[in-house]
Amino acid sequence: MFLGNSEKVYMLDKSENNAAKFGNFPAMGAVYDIASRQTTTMGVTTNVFCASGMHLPNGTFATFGGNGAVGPGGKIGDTTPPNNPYTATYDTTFGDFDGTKAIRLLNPCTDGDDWSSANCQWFDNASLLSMQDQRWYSTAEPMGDGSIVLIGGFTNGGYINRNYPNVDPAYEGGAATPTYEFYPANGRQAQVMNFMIKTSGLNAYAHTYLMPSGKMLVQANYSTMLWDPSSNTETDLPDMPDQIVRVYPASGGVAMLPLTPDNGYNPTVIFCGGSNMTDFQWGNYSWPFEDTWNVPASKKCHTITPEPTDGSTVDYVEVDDMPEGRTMGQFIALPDLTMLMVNGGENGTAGYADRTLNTLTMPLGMSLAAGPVGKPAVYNPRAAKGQRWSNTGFDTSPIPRLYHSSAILLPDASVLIAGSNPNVDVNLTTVFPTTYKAEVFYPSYFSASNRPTFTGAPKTLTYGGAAFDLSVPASAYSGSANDAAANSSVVLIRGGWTTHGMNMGQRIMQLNNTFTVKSDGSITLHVAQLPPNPNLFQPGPALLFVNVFGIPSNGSWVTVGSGNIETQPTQDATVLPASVRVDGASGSGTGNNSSSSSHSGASSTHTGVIVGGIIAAIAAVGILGAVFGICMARRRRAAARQASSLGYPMSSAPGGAATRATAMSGGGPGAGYRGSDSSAFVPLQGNESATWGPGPNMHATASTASLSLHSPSGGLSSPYFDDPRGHPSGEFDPYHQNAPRMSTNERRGPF
Ligand SMILES: [Cu+2]
Repeated sequence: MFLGNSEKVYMLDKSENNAAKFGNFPAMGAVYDIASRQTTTMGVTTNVFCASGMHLPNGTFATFGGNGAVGPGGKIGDTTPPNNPYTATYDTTFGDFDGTKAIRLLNPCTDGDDWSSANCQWFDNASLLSMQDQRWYSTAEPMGDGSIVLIGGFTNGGYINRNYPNVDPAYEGGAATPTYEFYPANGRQAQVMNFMIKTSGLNAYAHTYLMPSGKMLVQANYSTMLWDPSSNTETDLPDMPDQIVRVYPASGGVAMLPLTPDNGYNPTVIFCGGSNMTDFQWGNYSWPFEDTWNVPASKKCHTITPEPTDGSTVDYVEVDDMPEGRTMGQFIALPDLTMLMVNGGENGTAGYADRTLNTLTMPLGMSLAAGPVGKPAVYNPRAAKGQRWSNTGFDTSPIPRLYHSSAILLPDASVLIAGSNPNVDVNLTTVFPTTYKAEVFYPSYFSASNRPTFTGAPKTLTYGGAAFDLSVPASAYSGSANDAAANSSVVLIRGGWTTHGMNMGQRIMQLNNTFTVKSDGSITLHVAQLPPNPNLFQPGPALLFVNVFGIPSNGSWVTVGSGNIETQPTQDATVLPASVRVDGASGSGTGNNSSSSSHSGASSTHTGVIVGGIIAAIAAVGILGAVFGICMARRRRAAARQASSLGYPMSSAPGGAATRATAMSGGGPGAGYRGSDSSAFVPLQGNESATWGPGPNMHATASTASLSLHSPSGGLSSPYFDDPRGHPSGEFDPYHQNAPRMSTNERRGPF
């Protein structure tokens, strides 16, 4: 999943027996309209299962690699190349092509665009655009110039990326891809990354974070390094304490903590949960050598600051334990500068299998995890040690979010949660089934009766340069204007690309600001551009929020950087004017400015609540969830009944406590949360085969605050153009106006 613009979330799923169709085949892609809560299927040609993805500087999103062609039951597709019966190029039942080398591009459109145009659809044509190597479970990380590095992966899948015994740690007889490559390649060939060999087996979906120097923190297995992409040199950093594994399938929650003026914009990365099974227990491509569902996941957290500015030695620091152990927990950066942890299970690992070394009949279907953790928690990096985690007041979702779950921040600062299918194909009857249901989590700041607003958001931000002003009206807060101004902050967030409980490319940065208070209570925030180093926050789209007293506004869509893949222009760091106070000025907002949670530590009382199921039906998406013993038909009927009354617009998501209390009384399996049925609906009911067009789901009158990708004058429309070479180039730009364009819906013969 990813947030394509201020209106749309895009979702991708594997090729499986989804009921929702695109054309004649099970849907693999969908777009979710945030305001209307409707999903519509989209065409994707290649199997995108377990791909990686990333934004580009102009707001285009790219996904990389995936599974080979498969058919029903996860079996390889029925069309195999001449000399290799072990892989497939196409399957005639599911209609999916081999995705292992795919590069798919999407130009996110808004309601004002022509959705019948190919420019609003996935470009997915391996004869014009593909990677050099096969990558399933690869990592994508943006560079400071906006290009993307793709690291590692499987060629053909498996539980972990090795045979046992591990006699060929580099290539595993052809099953592992120990290389990295760039997109666009610009002539650069794929190269072996030695770290992939060192971490062989547990090196898929490696954790990567570009550092201020342009080097990259890379973490896999229990090893860590700083990698210099310009020279392919590696500098060892300390091993993960206790040899806890945080990459797939241990799947710890990992994120860069907020970059702030207070920490000098020096990145610290946090690793939480995961598993410290032994080398033997991890097993091989086929299955674990342990009954993983009995093995508690780690509850420990460690941070590392890879490039300390004070000359200190780099090492992991153990910080507060999570409230419970988690595998597949996921960090979402929130605009109030806290880190939300959602999803996952208390025992086991990611992945699915039909057996383990010792157990031939799996007790939980194919799931290798158990004990879904339905209760979110929040990590506040600014709180005192020992008081950083809090889950007080959070309700518990009834929907297990295990393997193949995901979450992403929405523009209104709520969090969309979706996915979970630890099964080889659609399975609606097993313990942890495929479920096409999403939820929105409303963090505790939604309990504030007054959320701030602001005007003046720029469309683009630069690295250094002149300050810009944002206007906060007096109605945005109550109480002293001087206090409100002094407690305001401006935050930039990119949610990244989410899959498998991770958010590749997720970053959060607080911009420096000063302020001028006016006598009418309005406040002008003087805001600095980003620091003049694109490695801190790579170019591309992001959301800009204003916090007042810790309560965030809605986010405004902005583009950071030039919009082009190039060495980003930088200017001197912004110099801000001095703040100006006016005694006696005050806000005119009603009610309180604070959430019922102070986010200050253990004593806080979060009242955020999982509210509502959302999407229900599109199979695309990795959405899913499992609900014990609930009849799907009943769910759908209930959903249909509710469909007409749902739909709070983005700008007025449920806020006040009264609303919350009402919502929470909706029943469902257990007190304290809103029954999913009460707000679930089936958006695709009746139009599952809808293709794009100005149909009833589209809202031609909706406003668009998004980046104009089509502006001929904006310089953002065609940065990646290169002459198509008639063979995979890795540089072809399908959105260039002169590029020969092939519909993604076109089904062509095996490539
Ligand atoms: Cu997967």
